This record gives sequence, C-alpha cells and structure tokens, in this order.
Amino acid sequence: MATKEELIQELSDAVVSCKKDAVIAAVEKAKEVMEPSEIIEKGLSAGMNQVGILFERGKLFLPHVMMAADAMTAGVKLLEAELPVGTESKKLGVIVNGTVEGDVHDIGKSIVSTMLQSAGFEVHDIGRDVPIRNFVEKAKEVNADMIGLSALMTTTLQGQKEVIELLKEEGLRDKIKVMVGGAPATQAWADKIGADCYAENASEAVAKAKELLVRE
Ligand code: B12
Repeated sequence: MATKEELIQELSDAVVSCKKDAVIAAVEKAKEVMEPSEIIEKGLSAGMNQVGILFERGKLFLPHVMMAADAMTAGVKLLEAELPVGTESKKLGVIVNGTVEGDVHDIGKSIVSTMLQSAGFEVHDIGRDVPIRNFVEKAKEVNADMIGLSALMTTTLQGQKEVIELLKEEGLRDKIKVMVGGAPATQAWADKIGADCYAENASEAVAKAKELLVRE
C-alpha cells in the first residue's frame, strides 16, 4: 500500500507527464485514502505548478502545458462527483466567480468555484476572459453578496482593480464584497486595490468567504 506522500508524488508526476490516463489512474488510487480537496491541492496543483516552472525554464513548451492542463482538468472532473454537495437548507451566500478579461487561465478559478459550491455557497461561474462589466451585470442579476476575481497574469491583474472601480461607480461597492486570487495576486495587492480579501488557494477561499459572508 502506497503512503500518502507517495500518492501525492504520483499525482504530481502524472500531471507533469501530461498524460490524462496517468492522472486518472493516480486519482482513482488516491481517492481511497485522501479527501478530494487534498488530492487537488496537494497533488494535482503541485504538479501543475511544477509544469509552470518547467515552462518558465524553457524545458516544456506550450503544447505540453495545454496537455498537462487537460489532464489535470480530467482529474478534477473525476473528483467533483466526490465533493459533498452543499447541504445547507439556506445557501451561505451568492457568489459570482470568473477570470478577468484578457486571461484564459481557468483551472484554478474553476476549482475555487467547485469548492465554494460544495461548501454551501450559490456560485455563478461566468467563465474566463470575462469583460469587466459582465461581472457587475451578473452580480446585479443574481443579487450577489460577493464577486470572485481570478487573474493568472501580471498583465491581467489590473482587471481586478477595474471591477472594484466599476462597483464604486455604480454605487454597489458597499453591498458586494470582492475576493481576489490567482498566482500573481497577493494580500498586498488586495489591500492596494481595496478588495475585501485575498485567498491563496481554494480551501482558503472557502474559509475567507465564510468569514465575510456568514454571520451567526
Ligand atoms: C496551465 C497554464 C496555461 C494553460 C491554461 C489552461 C486553462 N484552461 O487554464 C494555457 C496553455 C492555455 C496557457 C496559456 C497561456 N499562458 Co499560461 N500558464 C499555465 C500554468 C503553467 C499553470 C496555471 C494553472 O492552471 N495552475 C494550477 C491551478 C490549480 O493553480 P492556480 O491557477 O494558481 O489557482 C489556484 C490559486 O491561484 C487560487 N485562485 C485561482 N483563481 C482564484 C480566484 C479567486 C477568487 C481566489 C480567491 C483564488 C483563486 O486558487 C487556485 C486553486 O488552489 C501557469 C504557471 C503558474 N505557475 O501559474 C502559466 C502562466 C500563468 N501562463 C503564462 C503565459 C505567459 C501564458 C500565455 C500568454 C502563453 C502564450 N505565450 O501564449 C497564454 C495566455 C493566453 C491568455 N490570454 O490568457 C505565464 C504568465 C506570466 C505573467 N505575465 O504573469 C505563466 C505564469 C507561465 C510563465 N511562468 O511564464 N497557460
């Protein structure tokens, strides 16, 4: 029987190998002893980060990154069915979540949506490369308590600030909280643009959303 550390390594290696079959096999094995959120965060995401490092160093090329992304997505899809369905009779809050304009990275954003949903929030995932105005329009349409903004590139981070500015212009800033995330985002950035919170990963996003939206 493999140890947890070995399973985590296998999950990560499977993503780096860019092979969907290897990822699915590793997830099936890990499911027996690990929680889905742990498989995603400690195993699959670690592998994807490794892919990012190899890409940066010129050791992997874009087609490989795309294959690794596909393989990771297949693993996450397999686990979605295992995540608890939000069982609260009353939803914890309504959240609109998406990746800002100009940015097609959506793996992390989708994990955040899935985890928030399974924690009991009503989540409206509006996808990737989403125009600034659409975040605000969707939030109005569904009467959102919070907007989640993902950005994976330094060049698209600015979009998070623009959504906050548009909320202010529309007089909605006091009613709608804003949570930012994505690899280049930091707590310092969140403070600078006046976001209500920053979360480094999906588990932290759930904890922070609860802190901000759930009142006993
Ligand atoms: C996979 C990947 C891709 C895939 C994306 C597939 C997809 N469907 O998402 C593809 C191949 C399409 C791609 C394309 C490009 N990519 Co790319 N990509 C990556 C890579 C390797 C991994 C990203 C990832 O999925 N990580 C795994 C997930 C689980 O982690 P995550 O996204 O960080 O999400 C977690 C947290 O950040 C957080 N989080 C995420 N979103 C949110 C939202 C909220 C509200 C909260 C609270 C938290 C939160 O929680 C998540 C779960 O724990 C990164 C490298 C890296 N280190 O990030 C580069 C990277 C982001 N890409 C990069 C680049 C340059 C590009 C391209 C421009 C390449 C090109 N020359 O065409 C294009 C971008 C096109 C565009 N307009 O967007 C650069 C960005 C550099 C920069 N300027 O900052 C990076 C950093 C690589 C590098 N070092 O050069 N890419």
